[in-house]
Amino acid sequence: MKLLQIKLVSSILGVNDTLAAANRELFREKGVFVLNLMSSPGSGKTTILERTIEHLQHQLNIGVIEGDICTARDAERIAQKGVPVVQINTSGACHLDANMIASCLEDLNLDELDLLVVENVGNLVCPAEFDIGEDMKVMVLSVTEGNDKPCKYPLMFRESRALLVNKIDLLPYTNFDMDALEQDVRGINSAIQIFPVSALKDEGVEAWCQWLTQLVRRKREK
Ligand SMILES: Nc1nc2c(ncn2[C@@H]2O[C@H](COP(=O)(O)OP(=O)(O)O)[C@@H](O)[C@H]2O)c(=O)[nH]1
Ligand SMILES: [Mg+2]
Repeated sequence: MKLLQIKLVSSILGVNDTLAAANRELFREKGVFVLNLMSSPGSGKTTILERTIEHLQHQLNIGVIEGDICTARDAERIAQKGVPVVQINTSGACHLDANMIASCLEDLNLDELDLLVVENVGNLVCPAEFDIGEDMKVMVLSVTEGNDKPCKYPLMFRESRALLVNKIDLLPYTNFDMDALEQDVRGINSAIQIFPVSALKDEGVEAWCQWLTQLVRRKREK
């Protein structure tokens, strides 16, 4: 019985990988850099995205795919920034997969985009397991979640190229240990870039945006 479950999961992931490869090829043809933004619910993905759009929208053409179980609330927030946005409702599924991304691409004009950000469903586990054809995965951890999370949920930290440690404005009110966090994260993923930020106060966001812009430009020049 256990073996059957494992086979089923690996075959689902195999189909997903094939679809993700097709998405990746399309993004390569169109020269669009795709960022898969992941975290647990409430750590600040949408707020970081709002700040990122404000910083970069005069230099880059940005599009957004919002993934949520229900509602279009995040898409409504992003639409207010004046960028094209599509909302996917997964109706229960705890992550986005490559097929969901493929099915909403006709609603975005990829020819006009430099950067496509996919805000994944809030969940610290499953989104990291599914390739959607992105160029990189990036995750957010907020200081109110505690610095023990990398050791407890290592996969997302291992898969991510960058970690935004958000809500640093709240550090004085928590027992969050930034040094311990960095040490644990580097033990899992020595190459990860770490950006301490406060999306609310717009602190540290500029450094993140500069790093992201370099990667987007590098892809366009290829
Ligand atoms: N204090 C503080 N609150 C923040 C910060 N970033 C986001 N929030 C708040 O955290 C809550 C969840 O943010 P949201 O961006 O919706 O998180 P998401 O579920 O990951 O997309 C909202 O009430 C935000 O205003 C921050 O840097 N500092
Ligand atoms: Mg959100």
